[in-house]
Amino acid sequence: MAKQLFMSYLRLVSLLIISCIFSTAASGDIVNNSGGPIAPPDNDSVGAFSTINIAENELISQVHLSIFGANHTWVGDLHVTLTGPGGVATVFSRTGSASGTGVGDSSNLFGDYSFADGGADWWFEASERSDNEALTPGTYQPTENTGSISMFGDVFAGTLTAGDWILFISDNSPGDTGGITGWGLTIQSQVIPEPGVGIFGGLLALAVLCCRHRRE
Ligand SMILES: [Ca+2]
Ligand SMILES: [Ca+2]
Repeated sequence: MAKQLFMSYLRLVSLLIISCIFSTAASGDIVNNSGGPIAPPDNDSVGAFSTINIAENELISQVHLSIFGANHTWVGDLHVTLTGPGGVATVFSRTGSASGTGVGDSSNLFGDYSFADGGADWWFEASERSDNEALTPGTYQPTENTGSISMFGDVFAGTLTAGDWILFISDNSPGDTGGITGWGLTIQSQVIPEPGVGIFGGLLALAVLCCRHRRE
């Protein structure tokens, strides 16, 4: 009898776990490309920003940032951050200036650029371009102002999507200017487990076990 009861409890725990797993169904990516233009004032750390509000509330696994229509004649002037409900991450900053405050790399931005963990080396790409060349459009690893990697995953993974996402750009040296025409986010996420579903699954499992126990 004790063994039967133990086995019943074991089955119940297993079914509870399974019901919780199935209530954490993966959803599609959240895609929002409605970010507006950003034209930071020249040589002013106050900068400029644009906001995207995400209504869906899901659990983040990865964030992919897209910048559209970038046009600037000195990438080393720029400091760019992405702030989400879960924190703030550097996108790129004073590219090519190891001190974080020097003139940095003189190459240009022209076109669309994406930033995500696992992307190409941004500083290396800048170092390969001359003063009059633009960095090649593509997907790049977010990078700190020292040239070290900035991981979007360290800031956003495991946090929630809902709320304001802010892209900030400042231009920190005089002379060269420019900005972007728009931006967007593609967020890989999962539906938050609903406790009600887990409890319902657990009650259903309990009812099944009671029926079986009566028959045995
Ligand atoms: Ca240039
Ligand atoms: Ca400038």
